[in-house]
Order: sequence, then C-alpha cells, then structure tokens
Amino acid sequence: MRIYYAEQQALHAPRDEFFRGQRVPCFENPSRAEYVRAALHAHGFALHAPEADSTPLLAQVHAPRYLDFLRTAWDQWLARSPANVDVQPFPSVWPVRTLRSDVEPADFIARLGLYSMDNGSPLAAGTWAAAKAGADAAASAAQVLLDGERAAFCATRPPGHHAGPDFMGGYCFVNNAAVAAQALRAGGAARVAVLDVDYHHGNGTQAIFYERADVLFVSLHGDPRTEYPFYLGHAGETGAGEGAGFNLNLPLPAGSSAAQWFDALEAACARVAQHRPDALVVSLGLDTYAGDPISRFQLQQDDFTRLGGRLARLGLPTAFILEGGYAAAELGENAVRVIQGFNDEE
Ligand code: Q9C
Ligand code: ZN
Repeated sequence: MRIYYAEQQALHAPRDEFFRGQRVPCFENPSRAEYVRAALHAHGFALHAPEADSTPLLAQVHAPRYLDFLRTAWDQWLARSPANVDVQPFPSVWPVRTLRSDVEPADFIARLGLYSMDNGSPLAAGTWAAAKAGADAAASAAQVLLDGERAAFCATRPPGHHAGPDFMGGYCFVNNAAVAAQALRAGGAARVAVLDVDYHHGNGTQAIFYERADVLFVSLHGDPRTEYPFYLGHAGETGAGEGAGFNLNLPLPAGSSAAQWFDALEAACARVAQHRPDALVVSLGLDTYAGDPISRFQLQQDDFTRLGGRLARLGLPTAFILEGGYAAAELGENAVRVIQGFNDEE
C-alpha cells in the first residue's frame, strides 16, 4: 500500500469554530494528520509526498469561480484590512431559496456565504495550500492504482466529502474523493465506485456524481434527520437522469452498534460489487469510532481492522482518502488498523 502525506496539511490551522453556540478550538486541526503520520511511521510504513498536480481534475469536479475564490480567499480577506491576519472570517448570510447565487457579490463575507453550506469550514492563511496538497495526494493515489498498485492511502487533511461542486462545508474545501474518482475515470477506469464510511453523509461527493452512471456513490452514515449534514443523505436519494440507480444511501440511527454498522457495510459492499468497478475510492472517515467527540456510532479499535479486511475482500484496486475522525490521539492507531486489516487479507 502506497501512503501519501503532505506537509502542507499543517498550513490549514484555523483557531476555532462554532459548536453548540460557543466558539471552541477546531476539532479538525493539524494534530489529526500528525497523529496519523506518527502512527504510520511507528508501524514502519514509508510516507510519500504527492507527485501529481490535481489542477485539471479539480476543474472537472468543481466550478471555476469557486476554485478562483478558494485560491484567493485569504488574500481577499487581508485586502479588506491588514489586521484581519489575526481574525477568522465566517459567513453570516447565504443565498437560500428565492435568493440569487448567480451574481457574485462585491462584499467578501457575502461571497464567503455564497460559496459555503454552513459556518463550519473556518479559513486560515494556508487553507488553499493544504487543500490543494490533499487533492494532489488523491490524484497521486489514483495514478499509482492506474499504474498497477493494489492500494493507496492518503493521510491528508482537511477532509473533502462535504465540499460540493461550488461550496465548502463541514471542514471540507475540495472534494478529494471526487478528484480520485475523476482521475481514475480519466486514466481509463470504465467504472468507479466511491464508498463513503464517514459518520456524516458525503453530500458533496453525492452531488458531484448524482447524474452519472460511471461513478457509483454508496454511503453509510448517521441518519440526516438528526445528524449533520441534515439536508442530504436520505435513503430515497437514488440518483437522477443517467445516474438513476447509481446512488445508494444507508442511513443508520445515531447510537448504532458495530453489529448494525457491519450489516449496513455488507449491503454497501454488495452494491459496490454489483457495479463491477475497475477501482474503488474509500472516503475513510474514522469518526464512526465510539470515542469520537462529535459523532454517535459505537465502533471499537478492532472494528477498523475488520473494516480493512472486508474492503480488501472486494478484490479491487483501492484508494483510501482520510475524511473525518476527531478523537485525534486515537486517529493514528485507527487508521493503521484499517491498513493492517486490508494488507493482512491480501
Ligand atoms: N462547527 C467531517 O467529518 N460540524 N465533517 C459540527 C459545527 C459538522 C464533520 C460543528 C461536522 C462536520 C468531514
Ligand atoms: Zn464525518
């Protein structure tokens, strides 16, 4: 398994976020990837810097004006006032129903709202650099699979699966799993499957591929009736147009046990196998862990070994993309267990 880690991850280090009415230190912070890097190193895995440039792929899964905004957002914020270097911008207004999203406002905070689904993706000076490096890792992972490698793992952050065609959200800026899937398609894979096992529904990935039959999206996640992202991820969302039948959501009640979760994983794996994909992209959120501070499933550490083994038995070239997981001190061990479970099954 070829493993990618991008040092630039540390450049995305916003201070705090809104949580239950308070400003609290960001759950999604550089220590997460640092813990994963340290655990991988301790277990003897070699880490590689991304070698691919995701620029053309990003343009295929995101809108040009959104990418332009992201790339320049921090400079735009500083242009408003040099004192903003110590201030985090947050959106406070959004173009919801009846409001126009086709006209870019001149006001920076209004543009930030236009390109956000929530106030939960704090920006920092190095957000673009970190997010771009993560997408480069996803593109690199896809490329090594196309070159014949069985599996690759992106130990990257910020995560990506909530980022849609033209918006950020839920700690995510660019959709790394979509970049990997698109890279596999562009490189000759006729059919690709994305399996999203993060606690939260991958609304961004679903949206990007919703009308496509070539990329199947399957997700198991906390029921959006009670869990973020709330406004997508229901069982009735099955794809549209050409993509009808190529989207499968398996929502589970908050508090679900590991046994319930693995039953849903079986159904997910059956649908993936039925698609007969040439490659698999796994949106690997580790926030299904019982110790996660913001999620409510009950997986224990050994369950991640079992997950890795089950995915290996699909027998597909597989790119793992790290998504969520906020029990930072245990994140490294949990990631290593997925890899060991996968490798031991091969
Ligand atoms: N600031 C992922 O796991 N936000 N994202 C909670 C609001 C929603 C999680 C608090 C959680 C998003 C990639
Ligand atoms: Zn999550």
